[in-house]
Amino acid sequence: MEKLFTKKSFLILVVGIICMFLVACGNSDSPSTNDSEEPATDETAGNGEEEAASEEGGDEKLVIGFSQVGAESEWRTANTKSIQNAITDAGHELKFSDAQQKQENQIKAIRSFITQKVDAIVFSPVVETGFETVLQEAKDAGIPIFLADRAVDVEDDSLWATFLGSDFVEEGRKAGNWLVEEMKDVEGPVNIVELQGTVGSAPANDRKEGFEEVVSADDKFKIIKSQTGDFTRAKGKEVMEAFLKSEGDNIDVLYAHNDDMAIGAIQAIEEYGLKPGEDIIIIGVDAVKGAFEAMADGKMNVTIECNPLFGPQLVDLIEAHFAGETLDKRIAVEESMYTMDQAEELLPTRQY
Ligand code: GZL
Repeated sequence: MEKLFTKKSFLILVVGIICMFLVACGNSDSPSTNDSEEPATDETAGNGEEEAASEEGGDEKLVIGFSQVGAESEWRTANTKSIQNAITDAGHELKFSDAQQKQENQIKAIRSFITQKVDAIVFSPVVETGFETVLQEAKDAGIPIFLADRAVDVEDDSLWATFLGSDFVEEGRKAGNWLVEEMKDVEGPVNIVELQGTVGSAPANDRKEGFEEVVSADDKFKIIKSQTGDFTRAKGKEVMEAFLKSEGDNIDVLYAHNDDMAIGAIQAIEEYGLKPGEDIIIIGVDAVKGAFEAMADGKMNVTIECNPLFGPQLVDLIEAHFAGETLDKRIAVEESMYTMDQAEELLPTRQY
């Protein structure tokens, strides 16, 4: 019996020691929990998409489709480069499409990106309307759309994750306010010709709206001609030639929705025999290098900045989205304006 007791009690002792050891090990984990570890929250335990999103949001390589308007201006070229470089510098894969300012090419490009199952689409719509169907197709495919530079006019704002770009109405107001100040001692009438951007595009619609909102407050300002130059130098020159043919010395001011059209118009004005910047006041938008050169030459009076160099900010927003952050629907790019007397000093500093 004693032997049996000894064996039995020994076994009980061993089992007890093992149990105590296991209990001790189980408790020892709690003090070593790293206090800096983020506690798992309900959000990270959310649906598959959020988990996928938070996984992708780290340093996961994304495949990003970029549907760009075209290559119509100095501004556009700088914007394309800024976004392309930001995507590739961040280690993501870029699929790029230049729509040559044609809406049908952008629709085709977005459908192609959907077929290729990209992770995200960057999109600068050539015009504001006519994209609902293809944006819905992207949404149905679970591919977020990041509007860069230009906005779309759609009922359902869940069709796009965020818009990063300029406040074009404010740019128009800045142009109008500069002219009102410049002409404050002039009795009038002040006859204005307007070179509009691409018909139906957000910058053309909004820059016209903002400018008219300001100058219409004083009836000495008269917009005597207004026509699209499609944001290009060639078209801007062609339309300005027509304005000069019909209105000639009657023109006091040119308001061009971008600097490229203003630069084309300057050529037309000189060929007509007038002095741009003196006989006709020249107002542009974008603040591209060509405008600073024209102002330094005394041929242009002011350019309203529209900053194209927002590629890095855009990629930050895309990565934040995939890290599960909620983005504001509209994020405006900070901008200024520059006049003839500043041009010579600032020209060497201009990046686009
Ligand atoms: C504005 C952009 C416009 C530029 C033009 O953000 O969409 O398009 O002002 C360009 O130069 O063609």
